[in-house]
Amino acid sequence: MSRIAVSENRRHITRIGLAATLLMLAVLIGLNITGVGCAKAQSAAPKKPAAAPASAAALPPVYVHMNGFNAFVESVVAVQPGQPVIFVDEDTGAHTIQGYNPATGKPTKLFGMVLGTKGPGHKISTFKAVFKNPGVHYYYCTMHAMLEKVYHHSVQPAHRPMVHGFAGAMAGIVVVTRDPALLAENPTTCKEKILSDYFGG
Ligand SMILES: [Cu+2]
Repeated sequence: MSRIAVSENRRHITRIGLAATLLMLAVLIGLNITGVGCAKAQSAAPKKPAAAPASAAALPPVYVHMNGFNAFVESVVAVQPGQPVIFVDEDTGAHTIQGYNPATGKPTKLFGMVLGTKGPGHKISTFKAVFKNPGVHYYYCTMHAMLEKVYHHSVQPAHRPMVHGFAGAMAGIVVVTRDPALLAENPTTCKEKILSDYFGG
């Protein structure tokens, strides 16, 4: 190979090296710019606030009414965990809301007691109960109903003798659930605090 050819070869190699170096620089600069661009784009994007968890306590309460016939008007209601159940006594007499286990007959939690309402225009007596977890809660009024043994240890609420009113027992069930189908089955009166047919209306 002649000296001229060698020299040409070296120039050619040098050009290739230079081009490669420039290409690498361009790539690096490009990457860098792209990275900054991304960072700017991310920081410029509007930040969405984290969705607040739906608070069941903020849901409208489910009302259960007591009237002059010693009965819970809405004897079966469904609520979401945390959603309040408000027992409204539009009767002149007091009532208790005593939980019980239908399989054993043993009392569970005493949900509360509501005093009577003296008459039209007087303050309505209420009691609020909140159930944290899904489940089924059975209750009855100890003054106007009783638990009768039906089989083995199981019980069912029964009408207490000498108590006026309907023949049925003053008892009810609260189903705590997130099932929309069950929640949709509540009687429409569960949405109203005061029923106009009774005291306080
Ligand atoms: Cu009662």
